[in-house]
Amino acid sequence: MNTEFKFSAGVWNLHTGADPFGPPVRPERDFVEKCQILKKLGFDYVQLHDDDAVPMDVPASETAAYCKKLKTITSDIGLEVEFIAPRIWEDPRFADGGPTSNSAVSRQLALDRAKRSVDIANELGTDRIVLWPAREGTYIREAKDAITAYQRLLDYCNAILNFDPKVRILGEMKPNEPMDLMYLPSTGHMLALCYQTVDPSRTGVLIESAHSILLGLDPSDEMAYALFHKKLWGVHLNDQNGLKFDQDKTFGSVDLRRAFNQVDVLVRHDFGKNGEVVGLDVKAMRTQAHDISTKHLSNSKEVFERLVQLAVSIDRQEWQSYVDAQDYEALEMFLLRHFLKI
Ligand code: XLS
Ligand code: MG
Repeated sequence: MNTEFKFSAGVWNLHTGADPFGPPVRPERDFVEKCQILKKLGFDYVQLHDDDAVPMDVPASETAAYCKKLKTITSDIGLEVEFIAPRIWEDPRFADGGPTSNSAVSRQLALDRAKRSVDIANELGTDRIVLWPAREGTYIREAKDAITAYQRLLDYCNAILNFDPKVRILGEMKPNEPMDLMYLPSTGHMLALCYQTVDPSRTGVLIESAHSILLGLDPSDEMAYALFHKKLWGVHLNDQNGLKFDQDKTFGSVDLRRAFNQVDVLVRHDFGKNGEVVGLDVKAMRTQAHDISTKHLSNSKEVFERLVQLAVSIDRQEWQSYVDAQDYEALEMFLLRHFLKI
């Protein structure tokens, strides 16, 4: 059992409240302030997109120097960089996707960005590249040939693995949004692709609770499946109220029992013992005022920590006795009584 965890969040988790239907409602914070807030809230790591770390207009010849400055800032604050995620969905040239775009120019651009991300990751002291294939799918299914798309995603992973002998890829899979349908929508899809790459030992997954829920799956089972393959190298814990847009709600805020099961599987299977970090991919509500728009992070962390205590304090022998007797009605009430102590 592991009960000691390191926490992490993205710079995007401190945000202005803009959504597809309205502009920012809070001022943007600069990078330093975001890192200082994370540190103050007890986080140990920060997560970055490639252009969060080094803006795209910084010339290649200055990338290393830019990273060195950034590393000094984060180290002085007391944070490490958990991963770099190439943002292969925002640039208009990625409108049809990156690795699976029908445009060769866009595919090349996506590869250039991945390589640049690896360089940035190396400079910032992490070997983790998170691949969220946001637009690797279709608006209409007939627009792309699916088999060609799978091959292109495999080629993309291989090119990254061949580019650097130490880098690791963590696929963060999601079934929809922004696309109608994505390729490789689930953990299982990505794991199957991992085994086809040139180095399966360097390909794994990061699982986001909301993405599993959008798939209609239980996040703890998805995590267990990746743990079974020894490929759960990151999590993005949050919550989600049903099958709608990706809500990034505070961890446990919709379904505490579902959150407990995620914590329980991580605790029981030593997540964190090999440097894995508990990421909280949560967003503040748009209604939240600027000066109190960090509570979604502290609340998610508190919920996680309290659920760890519930996982530690639960009577495992009693639990097992109901399993042995196949008395699941009794098991259910035993669990509910335990949760009601929160
Ligand atoms: C979006 C993803 C995104 C990634 C990082 O749904 O969760 O936030 O985690 O780009
Ligand atoms: Mg995420």
